[in-house]
Amino acid sequence: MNGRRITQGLLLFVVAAAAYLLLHSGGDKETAPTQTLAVPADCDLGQGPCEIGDGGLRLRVVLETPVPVMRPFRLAVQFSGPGAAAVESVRADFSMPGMNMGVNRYRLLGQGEGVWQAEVTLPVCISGRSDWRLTLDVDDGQRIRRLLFPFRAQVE
Ligand SMILES: [Cu+2]
Repeated sequence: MNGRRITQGLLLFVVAAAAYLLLHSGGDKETAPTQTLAVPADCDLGQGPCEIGDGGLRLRVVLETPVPVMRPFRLAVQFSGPGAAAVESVRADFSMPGMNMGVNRYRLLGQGEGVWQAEVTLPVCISGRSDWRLTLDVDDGQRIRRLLFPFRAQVE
């Protein structure tokens, strides 16, 4: 009777320990909360650079204009402000609303001085559309700032 109670207590402890480990391990980076930042309506990467800031971190996003298709071009992000040095990773995902354009994901590389960049090649759209959307995820280890930029690429 007593031995059984001890076994039950031990089992309870093991379950609790496993639950604790499950909650507190597994990489904090995976669970960094995503916060979508508002991008000004007049921001159009197809026309020129966009500048956005949320106090701690400012960024300036630049694409080649007009944005080419079927040819590599540079995506550059310049960070400034107190949070610039804390940026750990920057990812870009190009998509077309409501249409599968394949996987167009890029990991930007830090160039120093707060500059991150990637070489991007967009596929041509078989429907003749040019309305792309860039989703930019900026991870500083504490949270992921997500920014959505609708823009037009060059037609043809
Ligand atoms: Cu398309």
